[in-house]
Amino acid sequence: ETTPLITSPEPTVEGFVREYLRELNFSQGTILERATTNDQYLALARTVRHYLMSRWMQTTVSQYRSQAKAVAYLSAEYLLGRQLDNALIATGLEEVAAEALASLGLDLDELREVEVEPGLGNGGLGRLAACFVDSLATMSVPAIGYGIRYEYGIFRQRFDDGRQVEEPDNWLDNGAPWEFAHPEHEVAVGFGGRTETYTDDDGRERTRWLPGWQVLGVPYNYMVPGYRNGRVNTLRLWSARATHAFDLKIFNYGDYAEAVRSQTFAENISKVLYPEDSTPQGKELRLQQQYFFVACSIRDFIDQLLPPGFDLHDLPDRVVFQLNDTHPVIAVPELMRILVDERGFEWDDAWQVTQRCFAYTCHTLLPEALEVWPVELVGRLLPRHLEIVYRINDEFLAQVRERSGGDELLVRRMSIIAEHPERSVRMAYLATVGGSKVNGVAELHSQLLRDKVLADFAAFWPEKFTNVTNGVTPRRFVKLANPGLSGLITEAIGDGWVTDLDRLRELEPLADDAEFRRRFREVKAANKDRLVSFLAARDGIAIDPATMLDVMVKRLHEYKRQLLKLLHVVTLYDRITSGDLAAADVTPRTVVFGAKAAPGYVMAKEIIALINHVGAVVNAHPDVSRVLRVAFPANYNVTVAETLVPAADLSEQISLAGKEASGTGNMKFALNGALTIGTDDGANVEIRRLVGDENFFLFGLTEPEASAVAEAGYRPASYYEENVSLRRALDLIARGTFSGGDGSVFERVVSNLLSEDRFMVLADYQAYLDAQERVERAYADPDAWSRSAVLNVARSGFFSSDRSMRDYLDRVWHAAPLTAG
Ligand code: DL6
Repeated sequence: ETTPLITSPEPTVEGFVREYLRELNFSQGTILERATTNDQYLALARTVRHYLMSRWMQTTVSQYRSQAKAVAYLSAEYLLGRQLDNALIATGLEEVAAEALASLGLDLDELREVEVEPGLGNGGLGRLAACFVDSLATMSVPAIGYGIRYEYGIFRQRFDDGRQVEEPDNWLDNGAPWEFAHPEHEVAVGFGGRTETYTDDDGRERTRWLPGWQVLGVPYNYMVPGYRNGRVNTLRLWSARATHAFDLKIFNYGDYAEAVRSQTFAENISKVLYPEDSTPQGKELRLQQQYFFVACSIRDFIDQLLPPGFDLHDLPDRVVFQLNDTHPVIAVPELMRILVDERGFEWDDAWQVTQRCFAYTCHTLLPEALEVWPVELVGRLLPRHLEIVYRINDEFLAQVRERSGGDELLVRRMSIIAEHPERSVRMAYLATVGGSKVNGVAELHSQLLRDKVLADFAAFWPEKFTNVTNGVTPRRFVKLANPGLSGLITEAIGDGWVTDLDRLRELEPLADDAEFRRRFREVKAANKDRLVSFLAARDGIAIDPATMLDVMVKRLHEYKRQLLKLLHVVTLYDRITSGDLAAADVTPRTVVFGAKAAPGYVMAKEIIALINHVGAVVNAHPDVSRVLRVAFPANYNVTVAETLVPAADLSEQISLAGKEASGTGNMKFALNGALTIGTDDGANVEIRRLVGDENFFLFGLTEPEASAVAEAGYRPASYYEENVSLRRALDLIARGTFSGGDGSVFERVVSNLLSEDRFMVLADYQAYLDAQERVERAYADPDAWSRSAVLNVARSGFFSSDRSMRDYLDRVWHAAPLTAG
């Protein structure tokens, strides 16, 4: 029996005003006349929270009561974006809130801007996790997201002379109205120490771990509102605390510094998000973070979400732990340790339970991005886990030997323990062996996982491998980000599309309706105007809304090939300044870049500087800037994406085929009516198939072609020698045209392209230029362009993260949404 739940306040203007003033007075301790903008925002956030609270409590209670199988999503990253707007659309309170605030002389739009987005992720992987928890809530799936409450999220980027400078993201400084700390549910996590064997009361030989030190994990709960379905799921993020805030003994003996040091040491674990994407950072602290959050989460699930006395043999009927990439994979030996060491399970029983409880999503194809942890480090931090990994590996390799007739090369290749260059644990292999399913994130990616990256495992367990193509939430990325388009769609087909995105198909006939296309263009134009004001206010960047908006936003990585886009810009600059091309013959365009580089990724940072330097010269040139401008707003994040994506005409998805696992930006742009110029890579393949060849600008090597070129011995300089415009473009950079005449400034970039060019920028250059000419021709006919754009929207419903969730439910989790109650 639980206490009766409070009901939500009245969703009327008067009701909202009452709640709001109460918050301002009782929580902020101020009155309207004296409240700062931050007070006003915090009171607003808390007011909206009131409307979610009883739904949240009800969801929690009904989930516990039903004991239905739940999804526990384990992710080291959640790139959430702002919470207020999302909560308002989920509750349908936007208008009520706006009116209520207006009646108090306040402006909702102004208060929205106060919120600092929680940047607890690097890029696509973290944003995907945020979309997934949104969809799970909207679809009434019993689910909980687990992660880390980083005190500092992804760094804030600024440019100094065009170069990236990283600043701390102190997102918690002005108050965190969306979180609920529960120190009473703290969990202790051990590290280090040693293991020992002993004989238990039944005379069984057992092992136990005696950790050398401990950290406490304090849970912070966040509401994850479903879209207007009365459900609010939970995201539980862990914050590290020292076990004894001040070790009193040391303190009393006067060693204040030592007392503080041990506290800092423990609390460092959740201090900062590793600003890495696509490459693992072999840092001890990172492994500590990983173990810290999965140990807290598994313990929490068992202790808080299962009824007392639950028989853990039945755990797979109650939960599936989805491993979002390799970051949480240490959860596999952790569950084994709990079952065997703490709960007295026989090894084989524990292994059966564990394998059935986990599933693993791989998000990369770059071999260097697959995490490996030195055995020495794992043994030092987690000695018992290392023993368990060894035993898992021994038993697995015995199977491999048996089934392969003793193929020792195969055994070496498949071993969870790598011997070279350093003895280490291959986390992707551990996840594959330790879980029931492995999935890639787009069809091509899953195929390449099966054929290349994990080929031996796919041959061993073909049924383990599956695909779930990524998706994005239509709530945030259409409804919230693009109110103009949302209104137009709803007017045409009703509002069911928000939770059933396949319904966008009903727009298809309207692509042939001239009036609809006109209104569609009007929406795009209004979105561009909105972007113009946004960039002017935020960055002091002026852009011309009458130009084609050509957008490339994503993390800066060589494989994504921002350099290819830049070479196109440099070539246009060259052609106009040399007189080869009359400015009048160029389609006016604004090229927008947005990208953060990992702080330690030198080449990526050089590329950022080069983009900014090229941009400065292009924008300052009297003839060129009439038809071509480059904008690179610093600190690209979810909030920027929400304004930029709806305004874009052209979406740049130009990675080397076979390198981008999926991409999700590509989906957001297509759904908002931008046309894609892209390679046959990641989810582009599926986007093109769905929207149709004629509505997509395909170019470049295919994956098999790129592999063949690499195998035959790729020589980038040959493209330089044979292609005049490419040579001229590279020479301009090499001669210092964009660096005040000093050719040495970007020498590294140029020489890398000419000598190595691992991602074949030069090989795809001409094809890209040709495709851009096709873009220009198509853009010259606005009516035909908008027809294609409407078809992109109508045919992209597949890329809803709700569909991804359905696929996971069917193919991986074998769980179901809760019915009402
Ligand atoms: O699956 C989400 C996202 C994909 O859309 C991107 O294509 C992929 O690059 C990204 N992967 C990572 C890799 N991190 N690691 N390892 O961020 O995942």
